[in-house]
Amino acid sequence: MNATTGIGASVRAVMRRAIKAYRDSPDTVAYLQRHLDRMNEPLRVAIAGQVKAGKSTLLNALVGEEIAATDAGECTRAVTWYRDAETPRITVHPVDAPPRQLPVDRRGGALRVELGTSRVDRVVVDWPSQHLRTMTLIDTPGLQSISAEISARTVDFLAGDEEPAEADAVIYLMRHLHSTNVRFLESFYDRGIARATPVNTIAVLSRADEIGAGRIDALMSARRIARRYGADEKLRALCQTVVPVSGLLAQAGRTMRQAEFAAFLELVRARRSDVEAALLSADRFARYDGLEPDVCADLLHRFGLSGVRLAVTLVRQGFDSAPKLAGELVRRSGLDELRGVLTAGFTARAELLKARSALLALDVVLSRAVRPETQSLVVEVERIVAGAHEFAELRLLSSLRLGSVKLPADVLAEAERLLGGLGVGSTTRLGLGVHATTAEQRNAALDALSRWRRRLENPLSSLALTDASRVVIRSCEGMLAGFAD
Ligand SMILES: Nc1nc2c(ncn2[C@@H]2O[C@H](COP(=O)(O)OP(=O)(O)O)[C@@H](O)[C@H]2O)c(=O)[nH]1
Ligand SMILES: [Mg+2]
Repeated sequence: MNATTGIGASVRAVMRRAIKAYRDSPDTVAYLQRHLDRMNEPLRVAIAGQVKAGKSTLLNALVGEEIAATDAGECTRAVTWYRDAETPRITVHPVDAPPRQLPVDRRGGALRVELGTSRVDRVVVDWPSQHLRTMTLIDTPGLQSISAEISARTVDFLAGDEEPAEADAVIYLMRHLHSTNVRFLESFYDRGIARATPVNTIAVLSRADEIGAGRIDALMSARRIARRYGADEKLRALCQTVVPVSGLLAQAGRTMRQAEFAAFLELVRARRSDVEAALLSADRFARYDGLEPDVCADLLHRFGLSGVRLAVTLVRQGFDSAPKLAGELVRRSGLDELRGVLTAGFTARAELLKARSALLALDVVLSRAVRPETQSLVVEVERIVAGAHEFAELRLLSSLRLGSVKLPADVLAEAERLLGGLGVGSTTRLGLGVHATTAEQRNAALDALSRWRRRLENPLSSLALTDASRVVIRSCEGMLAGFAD
């Protein structure tokens, strides 16, 4: 059973009803149709956070190609969409002129987008990539950008008061737990439907390699800090979880060139004391004379000083080929953990998150213009939202993941699994192999159901456990109903 078919179907139906009810207004029909169509497209995930948080670098790491300009100042002033397509194409949407195409210009592996001087609303990059197939990634210029206008555009895009968010989910990058971060997240959540639930935001503690002055164990410190952030009351209420990632290491690992590996090999073969002295600071390394100056500059740009240190150490430890070194850098970057969280938190629930976006759009229409059917549509939306067990599952899952609901470890693990935290398919929820028969699944679901009913009815159960039990029981009942169909 796919637990999200239900909500997707009912939201599509209510959207179609609304399109009929508002047929006298072509603009409203187009608006609703656009949001209905979105439900058949990949999930839209925006990458947000302050300027230089490492957003574009992380986008490249996720795609495994240098398609987003990094560190590019004004070049990155527009919101840029990256979506899977048959052929590469770049389309610029100026604020006050029709869209125009730009040549696809790739130099030294990196994609160039020259925007010129016109004011740009958005850029859409069509890019054939399997990594964009389940998610369209949206790079935002950043909050507190150099100019107030750019920052305002990012805020508009993510949480404008006029329109519901264009993105279905957000990866929010932050380098420090800073009051601005929390204010931003709060403004993002101040919405009518599913208010203040961390259903669609994952926070990333970015540039994790820089923590603790770029020591080799920086990523371990980053994990500790991320756990502490994850326990912060405000953040916990705003995002599913906090994952530490070094986007730079991940990007460099996923796009590593043979020449870069050759340079590391030279560093390993050179006199160790010279290399260690050079690696004390970026300035010193830029002046290191065992390599060509532009090679040093390139390594610093692509790996950062701590990345160069780490790579040299790893080559010494036996990661003695470009693929081995690249693999280890990616492994240490935290990218795989982030992908895991994105899959469980976003992709597996794409239908639910898209349904939520559509309801937000419908909510705007219903609250602005009244037609004879408006009241009954409002009631229908309320029914869907209140009755959406999927929303309750998400809320409980995030509370469990973040430790705000305390349960014994084995009970917690079972609850997460049954709620779909590891994947929403019934075999995954039940902890069975993919080939389990319906009868086996039914038995496992009945077992789970009676276990959780006992927990609900046990007078010694904590309040947290009985509340959680109610939601888990509904998940079990949902699966059983699915088998009956
Ligand atoms: N050390 C380190 N530097 C990073 C990391 N991610 C980005 N940077 C650097 O930070 C600067 C800004 O990165 P960019 O991705 O353009 O940030 P954006 O403004 O948020 O898009 C660039 O010089 C990047 O090389 C990281 O994980 N570690
Ligand atoms: Mg950027």
